[in-house]
Parts: sequence; structure tokens; C-alpha cells
Amino acid sequence: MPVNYVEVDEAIESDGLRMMVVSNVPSPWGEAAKGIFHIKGLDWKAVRLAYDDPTLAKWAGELSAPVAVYNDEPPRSRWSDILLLAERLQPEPSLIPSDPADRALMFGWAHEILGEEGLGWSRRLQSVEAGLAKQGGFRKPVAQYLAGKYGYDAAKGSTYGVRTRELLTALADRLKAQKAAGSAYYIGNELSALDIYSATTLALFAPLPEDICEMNPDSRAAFVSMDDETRAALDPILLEHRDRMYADVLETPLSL
Ligand SMILES: N[C@@H](CCC(=O)N[C@@H](CS)C(=O)NCC(=O)O)C(=O)O
Repeated sequence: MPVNYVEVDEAIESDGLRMMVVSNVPSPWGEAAKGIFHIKGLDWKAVRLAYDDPTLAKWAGELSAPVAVYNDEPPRSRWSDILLLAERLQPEPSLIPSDPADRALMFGWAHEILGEEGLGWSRRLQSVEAGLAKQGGFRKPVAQYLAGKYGYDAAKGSTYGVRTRELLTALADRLKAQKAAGSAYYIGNELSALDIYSATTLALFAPLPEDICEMNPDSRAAFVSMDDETRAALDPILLEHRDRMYADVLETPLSL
């Protein structure tokens, strides 16, 4: 079922689960949260992030997305808080391993994908770096906006690409080891939120085709642009796993 988009007033006045999301771009964080809600069969309302609506900004508490709000509880914008909220609202199927060591592994790896200095974060700053140098990446005004907002440091310039590649390689190595052990998933033998995070974050390198992921053309151009070293680090096993997640548990077409 496509996402149920509502106006700002309706989102604020409703009870239950609502989430502010970015428009027309497959944000790794937003698409992961949507995917988690979908897998759990949670009913929710979406409202689009707008930069010129003080009521929305006050309600959500920030102008980044996703931000999930349940009833009159405080807004939740961190990936881990959104996951824990979803688990509380609908425990089954659980997307957090029950074994404590596997759980720690999952949260650790998830941080390396969605947390600060993780894959999504590093890739964004790598694309900012490229955009500022006019060597691909984001268009310059977008690069300047994201640089200020997400902590770009010119002195660290090339480290963003290095980190991006290290993380791509580490994730691919993990999938290969899991495959050799007979598992199609990152942790143990079962689907976890980590599988979803990996799948949605690959949009920053290879968005799904336009017929199932109709998105802003400038963002698509920025996402697919990368240097040869980064392209070489994008191991096919990552995209195979992503495609399996979209075929088996996530919804297509994307509802952006
Ligand atoms: N708050 C999230 C990260 C959210 C995030 O990076 N959002 C980006 C996703 S594309 C965003 O809102 N970009 C648009 C903007 O900053 O204007 C977390 O800590 O887990």
C-alpha cells in the first residue's frame, strides 16, 4: 500500500503514529523507517518535510527527516529511537535479535550505517566534497547547504571517501561471510533492521530504477556519481542483498 500522505494540520491533530519524511528523495533513514513500519504492518500517516512551515517545525522539533511522533509523546528523529518505538508498538515480527550479543552486533553495525560517521553520513559528506569541487556529487548550492548542516570539514576532505569505501568493504565482507555460513542476512539466520538499513542506504550509490523509484533528477544524478575507487568498493553482493530485501520484505514502488 502506498504511504498515506496528509496535510500538516491533519498530521498534528491526529492521534497514533505520524512521521515527517523528505519528499522525492529515497532518504536512507526515511525509507528504512517506512520499511520497518511496513514489515510490522503499522498504520501511520506521512507528512512531507517543508522548510517554510513554523507549525510543522515546532511539532517535529527539527527540519531534518524522518521524525516520528506517536500520540503526544516527544518527537523521535534518531534511527534507533524510531526502531525501538516501532518494536514497542508492534513487537512482531521483531527486527531486533533477541540474543544479547547479536543485538549488540546489530546496533553496532546499524550505527556504522546510519549513525554519525557511518556509511550514509560519510557518503553524504563525500558527495558534498565532490560538489564543492564541482567534481560530481551534489550541485554546489545543495552541497553548501548540506556542508553547513551535517558538519563538513574541508580539512577532512578526502577522508570521507576513504571512510565510505572502508564501510562498503566491511559490509560486503560481512555478507560474504554470512553467505558462506548459509545465511542470507547480516545477523544470524534472520531478518533484522540492519538488513533494511543496508538496503535503503545503497540508494546513495545506486537508487532503484526510476519506474519503481521516481525521484528528484538532481538527487539521482548526485547519488550515482562517484569516483572509480568508490565504484570498485560497491561489491555486487551489497546490491544483490538490497534487491532481495526489496523483493521479499520492502514495498515497491517507493512512495516518495
Ligand atoms: N536524524 C537522523 C538523520 C536524519 C537525516 O540525515 N536526514 C536527512 C535525510 S536525506 C535530511 O533530512 N535531509 C534533508 C535536510 O537536511 O534538509 C538520525 O540521526 O538518525
